[in-house]
Amino acid sequence: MTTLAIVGATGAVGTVMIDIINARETVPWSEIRLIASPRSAGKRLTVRGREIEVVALAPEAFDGIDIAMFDVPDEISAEWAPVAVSRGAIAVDNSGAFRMDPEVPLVVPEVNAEAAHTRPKGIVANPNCTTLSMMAALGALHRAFGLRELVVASYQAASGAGQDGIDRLRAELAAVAGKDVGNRRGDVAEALAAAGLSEDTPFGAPLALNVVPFAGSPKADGWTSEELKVRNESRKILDLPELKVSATCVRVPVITTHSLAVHATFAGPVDVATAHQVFAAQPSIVLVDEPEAKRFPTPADVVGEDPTYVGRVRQALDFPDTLDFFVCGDNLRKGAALNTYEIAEELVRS
Ligand code: 11C
Repeated sequence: MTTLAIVGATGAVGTVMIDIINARETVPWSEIRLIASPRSAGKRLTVRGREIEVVALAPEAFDGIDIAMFDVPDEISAEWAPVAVSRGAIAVDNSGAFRMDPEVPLVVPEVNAEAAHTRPKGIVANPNCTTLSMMAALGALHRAFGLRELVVASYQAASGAGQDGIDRLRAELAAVAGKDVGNRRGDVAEALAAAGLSEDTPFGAPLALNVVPFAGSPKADGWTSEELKVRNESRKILDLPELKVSATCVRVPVITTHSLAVHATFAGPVDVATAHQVFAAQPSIVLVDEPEAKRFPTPADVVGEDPTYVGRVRQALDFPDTLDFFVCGDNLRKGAALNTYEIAEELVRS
């Protein structure tokens, strides 16, 4: 039997990790230890019917732990994942601290599980939720057809920006709900100001009744950190270092579940029927593609679900080797907690 630690156990993703463990029929763990900041230490959480006290992050918290799942800010992971490794654990890290380190595998189990077993630093990284939300679909298509180019636009939920993002969107929705908000420039901002909401928002612009073409932090030449993560992480996971990728990341007024419109070009012609077969054969994908019956994936139908939902599959009219499709994935589940936990399961299976 193996021991598991959850670092960041009281956070939004840590909470989903515990939900996932509680929902599993069986787990391979002889002990589950909950670790968080000293502020949260002493809290008691129920895991598989047992109350467990949260312990403070400290070197000795990792003693006797085989696998430590981290969901904490980049700088905390950068400092503490190596400490966990020095105490004998494998760290599975959901921050951006190690993802592009050539000595750290970046793993989506249904795409590149084998990569998890070569980890010179004792660390395995979990991708960004935006990349992850399309990776099951792209991995399956790449295996079948050979991916050559990728152009995506994301529709990212507020919870990608953490609890602050959720709180802000809820407050904005409350500020406009039932109000006769005008339809002219500045009217939404005025409604938010009238409700006492400050202009200092995690999104850089009103999100209620709006979309915001910016997610993450600004990077060189007008790109954002999220757009660069989509490009760099897709290349690494698919083992296609030269893959041509262009992404535009957009925040939308959805609480949880990221969506992406994907324009993927392959080594040769690809038809919709064959793509449907590929998606249907992938257990972590649910295909919902009957647009004439108004059946397609939407975040409201996918939130809380483990699989990636795929629909609106079309052969691009002017690009014979290209498919266009729409994916939705719960950014807190497959996008974060679930994939991290699946990596831990993969490690324990080996
Ligand atoms: C967002 N995808 O929606 C981000 C959140 O690199 O793990 C996750 C950031 C990361 O804002």
